[in-house]
Amino acid sequence: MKITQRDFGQGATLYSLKNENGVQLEVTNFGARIVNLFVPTKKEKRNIVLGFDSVEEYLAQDMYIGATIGRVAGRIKDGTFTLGGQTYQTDKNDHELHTLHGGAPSFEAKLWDAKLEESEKKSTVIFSLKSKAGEHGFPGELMVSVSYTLTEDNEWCVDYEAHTDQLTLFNPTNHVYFNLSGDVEQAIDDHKLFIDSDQFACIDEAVITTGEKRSVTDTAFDFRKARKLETSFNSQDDQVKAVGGFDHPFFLNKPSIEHVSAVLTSPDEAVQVEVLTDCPAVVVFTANFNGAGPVIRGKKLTDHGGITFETQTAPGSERFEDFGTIEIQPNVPFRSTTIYKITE
Ligand code: G6D
Repeated sequence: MKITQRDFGQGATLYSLKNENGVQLEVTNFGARIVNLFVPTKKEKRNIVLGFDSVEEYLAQDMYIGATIGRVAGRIKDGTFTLGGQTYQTDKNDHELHTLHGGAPSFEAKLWDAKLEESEKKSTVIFSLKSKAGEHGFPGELMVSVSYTLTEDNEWCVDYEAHTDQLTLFNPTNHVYFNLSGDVEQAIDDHKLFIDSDQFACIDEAVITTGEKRSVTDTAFDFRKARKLETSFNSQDDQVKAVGGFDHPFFLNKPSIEHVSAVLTSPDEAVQVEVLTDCPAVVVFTANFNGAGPVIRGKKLTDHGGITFETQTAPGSERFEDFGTIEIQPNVPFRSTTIYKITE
């Protein structure tokens, strides 16, 4: 599978991988992002993710679209945590109160190094980055790599590896937004969603996890049987109303790259995306931009114009033990894999 490349602006490159089935993945070293994911359907070649056509556009109106997020996805309350008996303060880039997505600008705004691996049945772009000790207040020097592989089984595989020289926190994710209709002006209300999750984490008005792990039973968060998102968006559920959709961690029942933990289906049922991950949780964010969405390729992104599956450890783990841990040690490499598999 050949990898082609072209200039993407501001010193960045766009890499294009296409398999025998016509599925085409395009990624850039600017923020180690996915830019396009083209899927052939009976009617057309459909782009099922949100993305822009140049770095300049991302710089002008980014919402972390398709980006690798780090060092720590989600919010760190008050930008403070204690590690190894020492208290740290990270940059408070979220309304100057909390740390969001590792501080700003962070992994999403960097030009990552890139290495290409081509083979017959799959090809990979390996992005790597050194995060200096103390970046945005996080201890330890961190060497990070994220590999994007496209396979002949229509899988986009995301593999993380990181090494630190000092006890620190690390909780990466990818901030891809899916809209399987291919139209950013079409809300995802008629998309069907399945998530194999019995519990989700509640958030407060600042989108900070409260520590409450709530059962999905009899709530707008129960996707254990696939159903349309519309029913949840229209519900009176206090947690949905708090953010005008979803911006919540779901705790996965069976985290494994052998197990389908989530499935998103397009309204015309022409495209499905399965999510398989070894991460314990997935943050689902439904682009609740309250009318302030970006203009993408000349079209205004509607509210609920995309949905993320940000696989990770649930935000708040530095405060709540039962959320898992994001501490990483020297000489103990961090590894994590998420697979987005396209099926029809
Ligand atoms: C908002 O709260 C949400 C985040 O979860 C999301 O990542 C961001 O917008 C793009 O801050």
